[in-house]
Amino acid sequence: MTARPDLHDSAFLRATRGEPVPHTPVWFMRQAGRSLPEYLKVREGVGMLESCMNPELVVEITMQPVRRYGVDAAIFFSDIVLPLKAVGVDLDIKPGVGPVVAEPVRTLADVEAIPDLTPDDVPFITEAVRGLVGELGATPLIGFAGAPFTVASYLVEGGPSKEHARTKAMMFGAPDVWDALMRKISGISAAYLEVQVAAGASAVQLFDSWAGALTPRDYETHVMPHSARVLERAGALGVPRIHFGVGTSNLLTLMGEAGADVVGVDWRTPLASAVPLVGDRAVQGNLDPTLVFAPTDVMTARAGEVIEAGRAAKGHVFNLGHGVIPSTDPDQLKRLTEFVQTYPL
Ligand code: 1CP
Repeated sequence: MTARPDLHDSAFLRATRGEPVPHTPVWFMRQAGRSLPEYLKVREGVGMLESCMNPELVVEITMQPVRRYGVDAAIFFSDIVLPLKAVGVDLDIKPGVGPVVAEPVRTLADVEAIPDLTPDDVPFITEAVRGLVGELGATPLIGFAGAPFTVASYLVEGGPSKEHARTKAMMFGAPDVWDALMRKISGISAAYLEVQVAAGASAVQLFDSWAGALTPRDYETHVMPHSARVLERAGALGVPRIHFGVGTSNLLTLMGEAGADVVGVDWRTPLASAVPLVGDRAVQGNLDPTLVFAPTDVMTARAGEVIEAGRAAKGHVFNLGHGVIPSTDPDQLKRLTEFVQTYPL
C-alpha cells in the first residue's frame, strides 16, 4: 500500500513493525539544520519558510545528513507551521525565535477564518517529496506534521511559549472554541501527512512537542481525541506512525493508545521505564542530546545502554531524546551513527 514497497524490508521499517533487524536503525530529530556547515551555506540569505517552499532546497537539505551520516531514515525538511502558512495564516519563522503568528487565534470567528488544507495548497511539498524519494534510493523518508495541541499553542500564544497559559486558558475556559480549533488543526495536519505519503513518504511522525505541559486527565479529555483523528487518517495510508512528545513520561501509555505504531520517548524518561508503558508498540529514542558533547566513549557507553533497554520493546528505532542541538559536532553524530549501526544485536 505504501508508495515504495521496495523499502518494506529496510531496517527502519522492520523495526517500526517489531520485526527482526540486521542492526538497530538510527536517525536523529533535527538531523538537518544548523549543526551542519553545508546547511548554513545553502540557507545563507534565504528565509526558513522560503526554504521550505523551494523543492530543490528541501531535497538538498533533507539529503545532507543522509549523505554525511548514512542514517537509516531521512526526515522531510519542513516545519510544523508550514501547512498553516500554506493555507494563508499570517506567520513567519524568525531566526533564533521560532514561529511567530501575526494575529493570534482567540475566538470562534478566528478559527473559522482558517481554511482547510488541500493538496493544491502545497504543490511544492508534493514536488519535494517526489524528488527526494528518487534521490534517497534505499533510505526511507519520514513525513511529519505537528500535533493539534503543539500547533494550537503557536496559534493561540502567537509565538513560542513556556507555560502555554493562553492556550490552556482556552482549553479550560472556552471548550467550544477549543474543540473547533483542535478539529481545524487535526484536519490540516492529517491532510498534510496525506500529501507527503501520497508523494512517497514511507512513514510519518506526529510531533506533540509541548504535550508535556498537560496532566494525563487533560491530555486524555481535550487533546488525545484530536491527535487520534490525525493518526487514524495516517493509519489508513498503510504507513507506520511515530508519535513523539517532550516531557511526556506520564502520557506515554495514552500517546500509544492514540494510535501510534511507535512511541517516541524524550531523554528524561529512561527507555527501560518507557517500554512497559507503551504495551505492544515499538519505541523510538532516546539518548540525551547533550551526550554528544561528552567524550566519545562516554557517549557510546550511554548509547549502548539505550540499545540494551530497547531490546525489551516490540521494536526499537534509535534516536536522540529530542532534536540535535545546533552547536553539535557533526563528526560526533557520525561516530554515534556508526556505533549504533555496528552494535551487536
Ligand atoms: O533558520 C533556521 O534554521 C530555523 C530553525 C528551524 C529548523 C531547522 C526551525 C524553526 N524549524 C526547523 C526545521 C524543522 N522543524 C524540522 C526539520 C527536519 C529535521 O528534523 O531535520 C522539524 C521536524 C521541525 C518540527 C518542529 N518545528 C517542531 C517539533 C519538533 C521539536 O523540535 O520539538 C517544533 C516545536 C517546531 C517549531 C519551531 N520551528 C523552528 C523553531 C526554532 C521552533 C521551536 C520554537 C520553540 O521553542 O517554540
